[in-house]
Amino acid sequence: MNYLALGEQLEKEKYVFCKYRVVTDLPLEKAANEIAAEQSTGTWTATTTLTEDIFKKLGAKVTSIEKVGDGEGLIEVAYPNEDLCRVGDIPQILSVIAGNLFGLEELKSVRLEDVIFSKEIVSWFKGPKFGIEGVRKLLKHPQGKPFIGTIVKPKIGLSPKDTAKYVYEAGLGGLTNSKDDETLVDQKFCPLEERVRLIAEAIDKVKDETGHRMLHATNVSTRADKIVEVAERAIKAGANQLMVDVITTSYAGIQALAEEKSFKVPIHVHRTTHAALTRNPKHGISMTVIAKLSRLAGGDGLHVGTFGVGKMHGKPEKDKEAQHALIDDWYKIKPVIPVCSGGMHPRLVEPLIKIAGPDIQIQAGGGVSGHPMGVRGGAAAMVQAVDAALQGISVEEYAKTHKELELAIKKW
Ligand code: CAP
Ligand code: MG
Repeated sequence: MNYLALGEQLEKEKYVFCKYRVVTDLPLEKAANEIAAEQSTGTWTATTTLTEDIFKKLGAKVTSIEKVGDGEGLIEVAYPNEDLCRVGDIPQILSVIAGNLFGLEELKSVRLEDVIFSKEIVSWFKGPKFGIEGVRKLLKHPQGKPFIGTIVKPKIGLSPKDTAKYVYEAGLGGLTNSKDDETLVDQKFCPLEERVRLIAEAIDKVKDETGHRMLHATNVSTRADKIVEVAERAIKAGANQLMVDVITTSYAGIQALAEEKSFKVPIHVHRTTHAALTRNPKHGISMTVIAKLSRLAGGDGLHVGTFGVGKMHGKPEKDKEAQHALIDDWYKIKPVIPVCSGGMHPRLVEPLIKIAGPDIQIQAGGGVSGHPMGVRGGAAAMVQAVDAALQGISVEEYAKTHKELELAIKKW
């Protein structure tokens, strides 16, 4: 069967469009045809069971092919809405748009760069309960100012009491957010309920003493059938935000939390393991796609990288694409907070805000807890760096009147 529909004008609302980067020795038309076949009504050979009717109704269509290098092309494939199914939800959608094709022997590599969902498919999803504006309201945080957060460090090992002390100090330093690290859930040295209870007390204490509000994201990443139960335990103990690792736990995990009616807390989405999919520029799945799916699933914030300024691999233009996937208008789905994390410290704040703008969450673990004055000083230095950047003053200049910032930029 020929799935090539080059130059054909399709009714946009009836299809989901995917852009793939393909590297292959095959002619690009043949490679594109094989992808469209494998991901919709075909297989490696013609079958006696594929009728003309089925092919016409459900066959994917290759709508464009652009050669971008030697044996490399950008291919657009349109999947009829009917290929996707509501009961199967994101797992089924992924098996169509990002399924077997990655393993096809005749393709040297293939990467899903982007997906444009039709309005009908987007309407299946509720998206975030809070989003950027909802979280701003919860924190009473002014417009035009980034959220500033920390990751409790060391990643593992602190007791519940010391974790809560960390959060308290971070709050007194002026941070709006803190979070568990991705490898902590409910280990013996830091049991979930006790940790959450003491952190909630610390956050209350910060509010009583200074009026300052704070969220702490408790990591509830776990197996599908237990995630709501673990989150319930956390919320009962006082958690005011949940955290979930999207790749290891799945979009379904985010969705289970976001759609649980009794949960009235935002969801911070971490992306540990994402680089196994996103780092190779010629193979895998782009962060833009992961961002769109996380947003549909209901994440209120998602890590998108530091636009090339921090410790993790990333490219400013790619992080920008993922940021757009989170914040651009998208029917009724609320905008999500782009979280910029990984090796951040006060000196990197200004260059980050310059590229990413102020509608982000800036997060520093080592960049807060490594401060010579401790967590409170580190938190204050981050806040001062943000204030300086927003006022267009260099960190060097601002440091002259701000001790914490001065010490931070001496160290980093
Ligand atoms: C940052 C962090 C985050 C990374 C994840 C870490 O700590 O807690 O997990 O930001 O990367 O464990 O590395 P530091 P990304 O601030 O001490 O570096 O946000 O790119 O997914
Ligand atoms: Mg971490």
